[in-house]
Amino acid sequence: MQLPPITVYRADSAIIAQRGEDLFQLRETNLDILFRHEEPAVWLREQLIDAKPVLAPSRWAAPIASQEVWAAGVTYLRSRDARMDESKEAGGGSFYDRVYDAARPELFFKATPHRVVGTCASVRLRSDSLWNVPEPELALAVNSAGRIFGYTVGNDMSSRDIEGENPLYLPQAKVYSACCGLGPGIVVREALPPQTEIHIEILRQGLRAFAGATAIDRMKRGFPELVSYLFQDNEFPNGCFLLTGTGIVPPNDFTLRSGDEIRIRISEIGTLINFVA
Ligand code: DO4
Ligand code: MG
Repeated sequence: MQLPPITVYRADSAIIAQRGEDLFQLRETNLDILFRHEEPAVWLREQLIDAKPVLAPSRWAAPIASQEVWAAGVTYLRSRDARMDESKEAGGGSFYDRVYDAARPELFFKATPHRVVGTCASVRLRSDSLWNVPEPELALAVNSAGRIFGYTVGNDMSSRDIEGENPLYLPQAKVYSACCGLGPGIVVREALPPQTEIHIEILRQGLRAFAGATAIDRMKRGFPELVSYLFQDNEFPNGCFLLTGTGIVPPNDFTLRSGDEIRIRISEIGTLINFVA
């Protein structure tokens, strides 16, 4: 029998859990404990026994404490094709083709907590880039034992021109201040249905500038496979987040502009809204 999901949010100095329609403030104030626990879902249910009901705050913070954020790449065909396209002049195309078919996935370091923003907060564009996109991705919440216990919405902001110029520039294309959105909360639940959809809409001055959708069953790799490569010879004492790659890339003539609003919705999980600073 599947237990009903519980969503964990972070407000300024509190952890708030949602069960059904109701919100409760937990006694614990640091999210690390959830990621350190062997059975996060059990810990959460125990915490809810004496948690007090609360009203929603005006803003949710990103649901992260000390976790590193890692990301998988080229897990969808659309991502492989877009990278081959953007790097063809630099001769980088075959890297992406090869990693898509290889046994070892592409995994890269994405962000420390201070580079992550929550919902309704602003992500940034690099000032030395002219071609920037959001990457709407399902993010896995993984405990210190390598168990996937929850899911949230991720935005892997990327500078396509920097990455396309040379694959060795990937860390600069991906890691900078406010380069990652996560939220609104972590949905602690059993595995997601394979038809789970990821939708993105980018609004510019109130009008739709781009929209796209995919489903997680279009991914080339499984989540346990990605996590097992990430945890191979690698310890995460406070657990981590793993973004699972994008299956939606806007056409090549699209770039984000300051003032744009990015809305990423994942069925069963929620909607992450980021503004472009
Ligand atoms: O290979 C570069 C990054 C890939 C990525 O971020 C993705 O596929 O989502
Ligand atoms: Mg990505």
